[in-house]
Amino acid sequence: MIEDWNQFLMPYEQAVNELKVKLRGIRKQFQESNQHTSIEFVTGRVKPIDSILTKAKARNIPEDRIEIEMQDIAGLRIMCQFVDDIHEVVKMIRTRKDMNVVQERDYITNKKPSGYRSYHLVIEYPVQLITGEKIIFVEIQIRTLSMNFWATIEHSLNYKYQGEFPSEITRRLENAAEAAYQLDEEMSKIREEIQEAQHLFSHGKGKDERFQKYLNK
Ligand code: 0O2
Ligand code: 0O2
Repeated sequence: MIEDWNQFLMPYEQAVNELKVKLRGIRKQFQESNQHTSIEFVTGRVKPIDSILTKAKARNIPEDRIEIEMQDIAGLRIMCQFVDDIHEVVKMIRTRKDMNVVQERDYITNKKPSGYRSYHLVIEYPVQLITGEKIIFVEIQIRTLSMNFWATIEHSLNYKYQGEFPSEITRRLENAAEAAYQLDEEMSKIREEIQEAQHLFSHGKGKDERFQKYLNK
């Protein structure tokens, strides 16, 4: 039994806070070096206690096994502009010394029946506590802005309908998932041009010769 939930969740809260800083730091480094940043923004949360208990019940996980069997108590979400950026971020995380990837689920190549797309990583992450080091699982979901838009709306509708969507909503969500996929495809195709424009605009208007050329195009 988990007697003190605050105590139990403390390492997860610490991990989420540390990882938000670290992942946002990657974005900052790209920006400072005037490179295209593969990370648009980062959010994070610790799963609320009632959600942990509901999931544990649904999966028949006894309370003393939650720590081992529930790998998304600490969750980070990384949003990217382009699908290619997702793979860059995954590569970067795989090489880090402070994160050990133990599981990868590619719901981009293999989208879920709902239409959900994202790349999921489960990492082992060491948290330094006053009692010593504790290694915990953290789930990192990496997705494009378009995938995030769809998933956010679908998640709130799911909450409203408790997973029992009227058939009209299911059909519309399928259409929306296809539209989100097409949007990513189109954006990837014009990626080169978008990047060129972003690069020029981040380099002092007027001063940059290439910016003038761009305007004269
Ligand atoms: P900025 O300059 O606002 O972008 P915190 O712990 O307070 O730092 P928290 O509570 O996790 O952050 O906030 P949340 O809601 O998870 O959002 C984290 C970051 O993501 C914030 O940026 C939000 O502005 C940004 N964000 C949330 N939704 C969107 C979105 O749809 N588009 C974009 N581009 N950004 C979004 P920062 O780091 O506070 O800085
Ligand atoms: P939260 O905190 O509400 O996001 P599971 O989906 O949990 O049965 P598994 O194998 O444990 O399956 O994990 P999976 O599918 O790799 O990742 C689960 C998380 O992915 C979910 O967390 C969602 O955040 C997200 N996800 C998976 N499928 C969908 C989907 O169809 N729609 C949306 N919107 N999100 C999805 P939770 O458990 O919902 O927690």
